[in-house]
Amino acid sequence: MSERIVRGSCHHDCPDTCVWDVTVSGGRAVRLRGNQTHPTTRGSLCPKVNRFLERVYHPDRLVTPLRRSGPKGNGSFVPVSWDDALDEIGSRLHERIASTGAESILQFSFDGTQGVIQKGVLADRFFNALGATDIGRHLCGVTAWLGASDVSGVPFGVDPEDLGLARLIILWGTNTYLTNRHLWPVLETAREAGATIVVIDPVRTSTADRADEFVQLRPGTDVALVLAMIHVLDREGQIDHDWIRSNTTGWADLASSARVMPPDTAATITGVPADRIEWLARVYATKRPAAIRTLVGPEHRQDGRNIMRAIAMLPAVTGAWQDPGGGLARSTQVYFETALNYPPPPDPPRRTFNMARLGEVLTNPNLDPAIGALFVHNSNPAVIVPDQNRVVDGLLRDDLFTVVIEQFMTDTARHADIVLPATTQIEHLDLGIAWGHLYLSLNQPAITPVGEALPNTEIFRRLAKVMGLVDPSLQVDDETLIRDLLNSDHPWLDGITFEYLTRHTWARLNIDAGTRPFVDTKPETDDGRLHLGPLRYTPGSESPAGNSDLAERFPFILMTRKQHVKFLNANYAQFQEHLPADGEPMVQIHPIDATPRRIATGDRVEVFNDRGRLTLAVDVTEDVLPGVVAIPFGWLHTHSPQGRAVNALTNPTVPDDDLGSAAFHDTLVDIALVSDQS
Ligand SMILES: Nc1nc2c(c(=O)[nH]1)N[C@H]1C(S)=C(S)[C@@H](COP(=O)(O)OP(=O)(O)OC[C@H]3O[C@@H](n4cnc5c(=O)[nH]c(N)nc54)[C@H](O)[C@@H]3O)O[C@H]1N2
Ligand SMILES: Nc1nc2c(c(=O)[nH]1)N[C@H]1C(S)=C(S)[C@@H](COP(=O)(O)OP(=O)(O)OC[C@H]3O[C@@H](n4cnc5c(=O)[nH]c(N)nc54)[C@H](O)[C@@H]3O)O[C@H]1N2
Ligand code: SF4
Ligand SMILES: [Mo]
Repeated sequence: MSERIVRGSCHHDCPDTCVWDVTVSGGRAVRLRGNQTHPTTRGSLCPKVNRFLERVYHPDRLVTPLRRSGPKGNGSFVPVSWDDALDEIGSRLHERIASTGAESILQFSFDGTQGVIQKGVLADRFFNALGATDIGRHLCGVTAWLGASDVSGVPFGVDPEDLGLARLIILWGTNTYLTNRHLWPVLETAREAGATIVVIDPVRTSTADRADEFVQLRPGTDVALVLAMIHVLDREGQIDHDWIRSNTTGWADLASSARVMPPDTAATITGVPADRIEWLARVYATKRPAAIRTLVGPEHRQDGRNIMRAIAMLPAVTGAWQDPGGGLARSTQVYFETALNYPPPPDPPRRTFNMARLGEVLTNPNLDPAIGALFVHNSNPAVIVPDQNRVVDGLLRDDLFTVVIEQFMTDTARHADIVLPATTQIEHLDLGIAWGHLYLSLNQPAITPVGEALPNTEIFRRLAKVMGLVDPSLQVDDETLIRDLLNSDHPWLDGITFEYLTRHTWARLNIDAGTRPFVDTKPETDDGRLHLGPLRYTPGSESPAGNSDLAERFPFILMTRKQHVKFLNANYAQFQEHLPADGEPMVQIHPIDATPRRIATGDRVEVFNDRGRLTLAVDVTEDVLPGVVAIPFGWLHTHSPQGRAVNALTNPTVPDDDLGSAAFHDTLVDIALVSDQS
């Protein structure tokens, strides 16, 4: 049978946006490989996606619409036709709109796919037209964006590919080797040319193991570390005052803040010895080009914006931005948001709640109007949102009508009234952006949809008809949606047309290698300068330093990072082949804490606080600091006897202005032995 190769790009919420070649034979995808010539993919995908075709053709794929046939959440469903499913959704939504208004419908979506059109262009149009309540998509990257923009306006940064030019690379709260693996070869190139790689993280990660230097700090204390670094630089005359005078505002206030944070004070806060802080400051100022790389690790806490702002101040203080490859390398998504012709936000804006507050929003009868219908696409809120017990309480409400568009029966879909089957990336068209590099990509469908699955876009076109919405913009086809996005006069997109992408699959935004943000172009702040200013370390209100009473009851700080090579958020833990060797989630605890409690590796413990409890196996390890425990993110409800995952414990607190992430890692817990191994 003749084979053909169809090119596409990975949709996962991963900075790497790899380009892949799908081999199709007789209408079936038979092979999936990383594209050899794409500059960052370089011929390999990752352990998460190497078996993606098994996901596509998995016997558990949802292949028809389903209607609930048992009590909420118990997982009983019967197949129904698309017409019946859409009619039922139509009549239930019409009912809601007539009785309590369109704002009683909540759209909940996130980054299940990063393909621009399947992610939401048409879905957003649909919910805008209804006037439904929107969810603020703040659990990933927004806080980092806000913190960096406090310093630099629009938070552009170093092109990650330019990190090859750097001679000092600080991986600040990012687990590159695991979470951003296609950047690793770039860092190795730099290292071969003499670069030093430093990791700053509360946990000894697989990246820390491969770095030249590891600075292990107490969680959430980064601002104290930054202040002490600036203290040392100021004291030793390493500040570039000419650069500061011409390019920044607020140095005097920042210097005053740093003066009261000498290294020995910072050492008591961060747990990093004073001489280590002095070394870090000196190497940062002198080993150039000096780059800091970060993604979202430090943002997931109450002071996250301030931490990200502090980190973004460092290159403004030393003038590291002046060297190609020097400065701050963060998410590149802002480049695509700037260049592409995204539809404008709805006017007037829709009622919006921060997604971290989903549990509270679903269980609050006093909202005006309260939420009576929930529509989920591209997300698994029952697993990924903090304060999971409240989220599940909401999902279990009998008077909540829930629709979920999914590929699999997730912990969220299990609570739905209607489940609609969605296509996977090799079954639909999309435009791929990236947040770890500067290449756009066109994802071509390689096969026809499995079963009766439909692309999100097609589902929303059909829903618009069912809801009687006649605006033609709700019926635009997928190719036109992509053409419209590319139809921008931004110079970064010059020459990048739909036709070009059809032929070449990917294109780099027109940004020269080695471009120096905020040097070759001015910062987009009101005065064209980088903003320094007063800076203070503030412990989270759920941390030992921020609430000693609570810390007496719950003495451990809980971290819930990404940890497994074959997990991608909540996507793969349902497959046995993707589980780590231990086969179950384990809580990591330091020997200093484990020994007096007679806890040993393999024992079962209960990890608990006022929000929830989980029974888990223990891993006694020096990878975490004393006083810190860590449970990997990504496991599902089925992986604990309580039928809950780690977000049953985590802190849903969001900033007062509702902007930014939940304080996931500002979570206090206690641990009690349930049974020892024997
Ligand atoms: N405790 C803790 N919680 C966390 C984090 C953490 O580190 N610790 N990380 C946070 C972060 S950074 C993020 S980004 C979020 C991730 O939160 P989510 O974006 O919700 O998670 P994913 O598991 O990536 O994707 C959700 C679902 O999208 C579905 N999907 C994929 N493609 C399509 C499609 O084309 N159509 C439809 N309809 N569905 C599709 C997948 O089947 C999957 O079930 O979790 C956050 N939560
Ligand atoms: N294998 C795999 N890869 C993934 C994902 C996955 O689930 N699995 N998810 C993808 C997604 S959605 C995202 S957003 C990215 C995230 O990519 P990263 O940001 O690299 O990953 P995280 O695990 O969220 O956090 C990184 C590190 O921050 C540390 N950290 C936590 N608090 C602090 C702090 O206060 N200070 C400092 N300095 N460090 C701190 C954690 O210990 C962790 O090691 O990864 C993507 N890639
Ligand atoms: S998950 Fe990330 S590393 Fe893996 S194939 Fe997709 S983009 Fe590449
Ligand atoms: Mo994320």
